Amino acid sequence: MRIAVYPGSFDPLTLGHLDVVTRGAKMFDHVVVAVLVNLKKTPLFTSEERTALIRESVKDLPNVSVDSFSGLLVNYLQEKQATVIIRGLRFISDLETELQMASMNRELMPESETIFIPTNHEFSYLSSSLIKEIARHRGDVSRFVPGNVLHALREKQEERFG
Ligand code: COD
Repeated sequence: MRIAVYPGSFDPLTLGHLDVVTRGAKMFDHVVVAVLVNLKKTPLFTSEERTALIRESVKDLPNVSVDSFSGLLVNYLQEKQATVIIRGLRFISDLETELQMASMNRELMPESETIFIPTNHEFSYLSSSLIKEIARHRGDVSRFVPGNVLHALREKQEERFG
């Protein structure tokens, strides 16, 4: 069974991420979307919230599951008996850091392989940080995120700024 892991911060999930996982799910027997629990950064959504939002968004993809991880990605791959890492690529600037990470992960786990899925051009300019910034200023992000994420962003907005 070919298991691939799609790791990320997903703070929050955008339609760009969703497109990558949907296309990845057609290439592998099983895809695990793995949410990083980053203790150093303070995300807008907790890892539990991000995991729940993604789970709801991928519920129609039968070979996709959602989990969270902390520590090294390669250790998580080994735990899941996966060797493939899925990453999305948007701009040439993504490539620099992505190649560095792919090389380091292969150094740490030689049997691992990173597969890059190029962004769908209609989502190429989407990033979680831009979405958060627009939402913070009460801009319309409904075209960029799944419905449940939109709802959750509005709730956070109310919680934080009233
Ligand atoms: N279209 C296509 N792809 C997209 C889009 C879009 N619009 N937006 C984002 N993506 C892609 C990104 O390029 C990325 O591949 C993926 O979706 C997830 O993006 P993010 O921003 O949510 O996640 P990142 O980049 O913050 O994730 C970083 C990791 C969690 C993978 C990394 O920090 C990690 O592996 N941490 C664990 C510790 C570790 O092992 N470190 C050593 C790594 S060498």
